[in-house]
Amino acid sequence: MEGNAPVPRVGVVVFVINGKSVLLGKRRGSIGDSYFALPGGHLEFGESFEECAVREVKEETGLDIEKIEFLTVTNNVFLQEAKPSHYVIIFERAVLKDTLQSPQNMEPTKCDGWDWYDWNHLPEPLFGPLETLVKSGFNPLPLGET
Ligand code: 8DG
Ligand code: MG
Repeated sequence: MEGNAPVPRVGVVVFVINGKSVLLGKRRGSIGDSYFALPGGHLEFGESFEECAVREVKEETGLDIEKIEFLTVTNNVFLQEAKPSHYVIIFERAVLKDTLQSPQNMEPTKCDGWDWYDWNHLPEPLFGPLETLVKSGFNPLPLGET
C-alpha cells in the first residue's frame, strides 16, 4: 500500500441509553469541534466493536456499560475538514452497569463535558453523522421507550 495515502478508518460510537436519554458531549479540538457527539473513537487493531465501545466510553466518561448491541453503520466522508478524512462509523447502543454512576469529563481537552439529553429534545448543533441519522428518523431507544 502507498505510504501516506489517506485511507478510510473505523470509528465506534455509542448511544449510552438511560431511560429516554442519551449521553452527548460537545467536541473540542478535532473534526466536529463545537458539535455535540456520542462518546466513541477509533477501533484499535484486533478489537471487537463491543470491546472498543466499552473501552472508549470508559476512557472518555468513566462510565461502565453493558448490554452492548450493534445498531447501524454509516459511511462518512469529511472532505471539507482541515484534515480531510473518511470514517466508517459503527453505532452501538448500551446501558449503564450502575444507573447511579455519573459521567465524568475524563478528556477535557477533547470534550466540554458529558450530559444526558432526552432523545426528543436533543441539543444543537449535532455532529454531522449523528445529525444525518436523526434526520432520517433513526431511533436508538429500545422499542417501547420512544
Ligand atoms: P483520538 O484519541 O484519536 O483523538 O480520539 P478518539 O476518541 O479515538 O476518536 P474520535 O475523534 O472521538 O472518533 C473517531 C472519529 O469518529 C472522529 O474523528 C469522527 C468520527 N465520528 C463520527 N461521528 C462521531 C460521534 O458521534 N462521536 C465520535 N466520538 N466520533 C464520531 O463520524
Ligand atoms: Mg473520542
